[in-house]
Amino acid sequence: MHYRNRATRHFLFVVALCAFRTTIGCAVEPTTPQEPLFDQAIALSWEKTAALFDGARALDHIANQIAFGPRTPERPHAKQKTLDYISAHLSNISYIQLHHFQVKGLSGTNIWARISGTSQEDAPHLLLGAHWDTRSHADREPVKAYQRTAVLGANDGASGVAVLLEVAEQLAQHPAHAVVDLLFFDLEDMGNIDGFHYAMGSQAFVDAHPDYRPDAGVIVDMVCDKNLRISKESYSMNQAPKVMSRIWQSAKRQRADAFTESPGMAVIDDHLPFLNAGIAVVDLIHLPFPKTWHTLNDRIEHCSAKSLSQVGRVVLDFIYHYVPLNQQSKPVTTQP
Ligand code: 1BN
Ligand code: ZN
Repeated sequence: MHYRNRATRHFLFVVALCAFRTTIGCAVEPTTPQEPLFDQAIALSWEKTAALFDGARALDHIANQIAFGPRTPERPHAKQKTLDYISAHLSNISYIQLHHFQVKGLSGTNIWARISGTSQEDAPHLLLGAHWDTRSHADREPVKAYQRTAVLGANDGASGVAVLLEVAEQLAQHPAHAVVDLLFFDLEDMGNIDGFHYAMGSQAFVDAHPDYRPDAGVIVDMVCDKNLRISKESYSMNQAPKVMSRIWQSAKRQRADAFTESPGMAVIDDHLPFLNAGIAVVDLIHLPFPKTWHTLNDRIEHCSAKSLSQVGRVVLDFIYHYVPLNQQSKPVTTQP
């Protein structure tokens, strides 16, 4: 049945969602004054959202990726195993597509998976991204002899993928209103190596899909460090402030204290091609960079399930609360 009236459709959606929520609980959200009622009407309670994300399982995803070795252009076997690993964890729960591209003589592959939302019509459309490649040169190593050795990338590469795979699992089991695209980018970390740039895979994706217009998006990069600190990355703050504000609201709700109020530097990461195309995508990244960054010490012993869990909970909370940005302050209520 088709309902022309948007409010009617919204009302039916809220009713349906509440019916769905009886299977996983329908507790009342703790309120903060700036939060619109509309938000609260469709969201899972923060505790239910917090309980969904399994940080230990995300840490296992890191262990499994680094077991393939560095995921660099010189190691096609490790890259293929990683592509197979990511695809295998998504193929049962989503529609999945590979995007092959060439850039400056290098071959790359992005993975694009889509998880449907609970409603067919008028659903917002969100993007979650992470890079799955790792850096060919550990050029921040203090010892020069090691600076051309490849980075294992437990944090810089595997951690973002790990968060996305665990978020995908939870979205498949507990669908959100929004349609969520998961994008796993290749060739992010080649900047300043042999004349290559950062974020080449995401740039290739944006170039190849000019009609792709999600409402908003989030990139996660370097999110497993035991002393995780996510400051407000500068391009994200300047070009997608409303999405940043939503993310930090979610961080408050989730008591995720790795998210700080400090301004962070500007980072050329996978959000930038989208921002340049006018799509509001933000970068959640450890800033200032941890000591292990681009060194041979980027290993799993510096990662923690708790840090992964903070980021996963915030991303899920953001998705479950998401209403289009231009409707944020619309006072829609289900009260009589
Ligand atoms: C993030 C993780 N980046 C590389 N590894 C992007 C970056 C670009 C970092 C420029 C610093 C400078
Ligand atoms: Zn890097």
